[in-house]
Amino acid sequence: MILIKLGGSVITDKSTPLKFQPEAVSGLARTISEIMREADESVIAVHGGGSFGHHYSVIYDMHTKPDTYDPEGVATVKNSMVDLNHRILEIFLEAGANPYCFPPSIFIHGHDPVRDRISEMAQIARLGMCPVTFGDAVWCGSKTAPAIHECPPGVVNPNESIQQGLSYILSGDRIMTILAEILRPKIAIFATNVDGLYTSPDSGDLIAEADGGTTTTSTGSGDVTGGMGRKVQEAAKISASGTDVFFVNGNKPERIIGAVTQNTFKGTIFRSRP
Ligand code: IP8
Repeated sequence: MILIKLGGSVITDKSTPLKFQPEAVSGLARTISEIMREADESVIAVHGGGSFGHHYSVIYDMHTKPDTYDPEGVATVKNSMVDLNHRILEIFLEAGANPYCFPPSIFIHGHDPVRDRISEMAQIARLGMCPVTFGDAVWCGSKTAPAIHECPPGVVNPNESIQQGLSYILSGDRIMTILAEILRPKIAIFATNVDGLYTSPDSGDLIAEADGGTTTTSTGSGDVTGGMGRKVQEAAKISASGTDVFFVNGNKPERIIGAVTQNTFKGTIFRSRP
C-alpha cells in the first residue's frame, strides 16, 4: 500500500483564497490511477487545506490546540474542506481512481484513532478504491465553564456553569502519521510544490536524505498547522515506525511514480528506521 499526501500548495493556489488547481489535481489523480492499475498497488490519499481550510482557520483564529473556537468558525472551516474534498473526488472519479470519501471524523475520535475504521480503509483500498481523507476541524468534546448569571459585572457565580464545545485543527500531515503507524504502508509520499528539502533557501541544493534532525528553511507558509516544519516532524515519526518517506514535487507526477518504483527518484527521502 502507498500512502500519499496531496499538499495544499499543489491542489490550491495558496496566494489566493479559495483558488482550486484542477489541472494539478488531475495530474495527481491520473498518477494514482496508474499506480493502482499498472503497479497493482493500493493507495490511500490524504489532502491538505491549502487556500480553503487554512484561509478560514486564520480568519477565525483556529489552531491545532484544542480550544473553545467560535462555532461559526468550526462550521465554516469544515464546509470549506468538504467543498475542496468534493472537487478532488470528482476529478479522481474522472481519472479512474475510484475515490472513497473518508472524512477524519469517521476514524478519529477526539485525538484517538479508531482502529477498526482505519483497517476498513485498508480493506477498501485493497478492493480497487482509493480512500480519500483530509485535514479538518475536529470536535473533541466539551468543557464546563463558569457562567456569569445574575451577578454584578465581573463576579462569577460559582453555582452556575455552561458547556462549551472543544475542537482543533487536525492536519493532514498528522493524519499521515496516524495511518502509517497503524497500516504500515510500503512507502509514504508527501507531494508538495517544491522538489524536496533544500540545504538553504537560495542554494537550490536538494537534500537527498534527511532525518528528524534536518532543519527546514521554509518560512511563512501561512498554514495554521505548521507548513514544512510539521511535515519534517511527521516524516521522522513515520520513518521511525518502519516506513520510507519521500518528499516529491507534486506538480511533476512522474516523480511520484519514481518514488513508487524507486528507479529514478528525485526528491528527499527519510529512510525507515524500524
Ligand atoms: O493542510 C489542515 O490540513 P493540512 C486543514 O494538511 C485545515 O495541514 C482545516 C486547515
